Amino acid sequence: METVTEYVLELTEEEARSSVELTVELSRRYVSPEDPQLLFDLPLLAARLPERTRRFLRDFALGDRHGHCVLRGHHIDSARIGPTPDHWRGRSRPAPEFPEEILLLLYGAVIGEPFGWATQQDGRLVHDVFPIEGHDGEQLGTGSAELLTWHIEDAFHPYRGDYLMLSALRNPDRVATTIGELDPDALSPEHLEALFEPRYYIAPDESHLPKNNSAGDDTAAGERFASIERLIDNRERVAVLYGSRTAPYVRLDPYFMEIPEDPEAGAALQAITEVLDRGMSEVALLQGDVLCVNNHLAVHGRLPFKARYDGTDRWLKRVNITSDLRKSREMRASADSRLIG
Ligand SMILES: O=C(O)CCC(=O)C(=O)O
Ligand SMILES: [Fe+2]
Repeated sequence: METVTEYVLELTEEEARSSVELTVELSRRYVSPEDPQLLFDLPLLAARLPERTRRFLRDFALGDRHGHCVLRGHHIDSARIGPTPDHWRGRSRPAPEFPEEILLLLYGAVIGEPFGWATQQDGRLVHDVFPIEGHDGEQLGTGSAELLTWHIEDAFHPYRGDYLMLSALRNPDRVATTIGELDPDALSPEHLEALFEPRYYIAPDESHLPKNNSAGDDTAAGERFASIERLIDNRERVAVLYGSRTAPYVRLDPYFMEIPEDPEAGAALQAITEVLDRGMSEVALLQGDVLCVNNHLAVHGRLPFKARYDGTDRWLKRVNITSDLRKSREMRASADSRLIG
């Protein structure tokens, strides 16, 4: 693994203070991250964020020059947010870390529209990423002991996010997120050609399965998971690369992909996997860091670590962002619903 130069914005004391004042104020005015009024108001409220952070995020999002960026130096009040929970299920809301959830939604609104999955963490819009006992060996954000292999977030899904944001509420052992960006020049023209063709199958990851959500077997839940099941049954083949031939976008989650029987496509998949493997770097988020990943340009994962399960574990918040909510309308219950599935 190598360390790369990051695209980082360090908040000034004044910017950090005004951001937390804003989000604490808003946390008293709204009910939860899913509050429809909050979601409607987001872009209006985001105008009160420091201008430098908004400019930095828009430059990152529109420029397509960086696969990821970090906004560093947010104030996190460890006493206010309390210990790292042992599960996301069954917590009373709004949670004490509602201001930190609002910050991610505001940042999301600067570059697009935050959205969630009906099939993930019971349809919550802002996800928790902390180790859960029993998930240790799983390929999940809530796993720990195993390497979370690098992936494009929700690569299997046609309506996956354009960006993913992770904010670190705490990370005492400096457990690293892994990030990789493709150097297309490292691939042969034949491999590039094959990867641009719809010759690959990507299965949904475990986080979308009923067993990792509540109420996995009532009727409403059955309907929620039906759209995911249809994707599994249809087994539509997709391209791994798309967009520009010289600076391609990536759609890849090798852990959930089969090696195609077609040897040419299989060799190309192996080649791109090796190229990305070689170029992975580590980003250990510090408390108060917000990492933004361009989900077309960069793959990400997480190194293995030993969970503590004592309230002091690594705790991140995560939100998915789309540039175009409308394209997923067929899979959302109403025009203003933020949940796909
Ligand atoms: O824990 C991390 O650093 C990243 C986990 C991850 O892949 C995710 O939350 O999507
Ligand atoms: Fe991920």
